[in-house]
Amino acid sequence: LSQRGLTLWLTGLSASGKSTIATALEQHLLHLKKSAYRLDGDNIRFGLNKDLGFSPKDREENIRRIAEVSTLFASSTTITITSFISPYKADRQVARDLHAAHSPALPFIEVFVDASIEECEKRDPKGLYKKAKAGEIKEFTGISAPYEAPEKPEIHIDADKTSVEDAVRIITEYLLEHKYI
Ligand code: GGZ
Repeated sequence: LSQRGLTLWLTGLSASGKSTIATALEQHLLHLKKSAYRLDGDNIRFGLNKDLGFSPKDREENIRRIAEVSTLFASSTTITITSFISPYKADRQVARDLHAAHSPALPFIEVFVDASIEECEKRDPKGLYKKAKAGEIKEFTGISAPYEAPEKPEIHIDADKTSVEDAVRIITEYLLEHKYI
């Protein structure tokens, strides 16, 4: 297999569209006969990381483990797509550094799925924002816990105005331009 592995690290608020974009992107890459694999809450937070909650320390450990796993997948020449809020800059930097420290270095492409808090609250598909505002969920990102937006993500998606199809196209074009696929 000549394909190089890499990690597409999606970051953004709950309900920003990370998982939807990640799923559509994975499908698109598989159609292009690329090896692609998605890591998200459904296959990580209920298994490997089921001991972790949402305190800053637990989120740090969540992201650290996901970064270790994504490095393993990427080193197996798979296009690895992670979709976690990953709200802390320092934790995303840990993930980036881990990819850089791999021999050979593995590309780490930070994708900021930038949806406004207003739009996320309006969507609120699971009613979590409502619960957070009512104080029923503590330390909820964007309401009672911070989200530190990336300053220089490799890819910035204006998620309030960009369709899922366009987001997939933007990311795929980035991969083509940089000769990753
Ligand atoms: C943020 C929470 C919280 C709190 C539960 N804060 O929209 P969802 O439901 O499906 O995605 C959110 C998911 C966030 O998990 P991550 O592993 O991505 O978070 S982090 O990267 O910060 O570790 C949300 C649900 O879990 N959820 N409680 N307090 N999101």
